[in-house]
Amino acid sequence: MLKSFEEVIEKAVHFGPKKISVAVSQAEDVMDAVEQARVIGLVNGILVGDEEETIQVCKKLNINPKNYEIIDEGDKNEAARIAVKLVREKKAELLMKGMLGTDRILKAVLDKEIGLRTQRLLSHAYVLKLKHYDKLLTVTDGAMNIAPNLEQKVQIVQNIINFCHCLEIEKPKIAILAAVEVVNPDMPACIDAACLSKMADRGQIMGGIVDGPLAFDNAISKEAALHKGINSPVSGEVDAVVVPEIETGNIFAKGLVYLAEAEPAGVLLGTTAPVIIVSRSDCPVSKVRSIALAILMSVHQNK
Ligand code: COD
Repeated sequence: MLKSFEEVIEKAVHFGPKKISVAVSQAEDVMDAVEQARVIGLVNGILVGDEEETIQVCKKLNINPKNYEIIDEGDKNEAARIAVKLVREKKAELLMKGMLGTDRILKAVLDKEIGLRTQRLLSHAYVLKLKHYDKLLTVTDGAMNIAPNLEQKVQIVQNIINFCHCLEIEKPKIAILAAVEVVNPDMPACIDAACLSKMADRGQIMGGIVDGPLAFDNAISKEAALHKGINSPVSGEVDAVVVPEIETGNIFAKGLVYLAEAEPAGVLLGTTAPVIIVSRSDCPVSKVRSIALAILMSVHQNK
């Protein structure tokens, strides 16, 4: 099991460099991250964006633009589409969101003609390293599916189990979060959590141990769970938490980053090739971590 981003990066370097396509490259944090990843042997890059501005950014950061292929496109939506298409046509192996909104890159990824859709639902994973938790904790879905129904949650859970396998977690422990740990019929998140848990017991979701509903305290702390008389196979050892809808996941993950100094990374799941999606305000190193995760996903996908 890979328990830290250092281990993830170390492993990913072993499989690099991979060709990355960057959608809207003209931003310092984006180029800083891509260059850091290039220097340690993770990637070679195709930069899609405003060429003049990208070169200016490179100069400011002492990056030699000649180390990259640049495709000049000033329009952000068009740049996103070109970057996605490069991956679709296998001219690049990974896609990275640059200086544009998440919804805009997602729309390009979802495009039926040029996108990276599979038969599966696409979902997002926020991977976090917390100071007081001895392994990586993933939060899903705090960035793509706005208000998933039960059927969509089944796929979100399966996607996150598959993702955890890329981190060499044989039987990932997944907590389905709600506000309480009993099935309160008035709380739809509890009903969905109970269904997901039972579906995993019956083999409708495979490859992990799934339990819920669990309030976050009982998910993250065995002691808290036992205190409430809950004997859950995932308590205190969760690899991933599944949240009821986008706001919970987004606020929760960003809360941990800003208030608990969690180190974040972000990737999309269920696509034909890995897609790196991190918040524009995340530091360059979080993008390097995400690139490393994407490389492990790519290796796992192509096994
Ligand atoms: N997986 C697979 N296919 C999907 C998914 C998905 N998660 N979502 C939509 N589709 C397909 C639909 O079946 C349809 O064929 C097509 O894509 C368009 O569907 P719409 O019209 O529902 O989708 P859009 O384009 O209006 O919206 C899709 C987004 C992902 C852009 C939208 O859900 C969204 O804005 N999500 C939140 C993104 C965001 O702002 N995140 C911020 C966090 S940092």
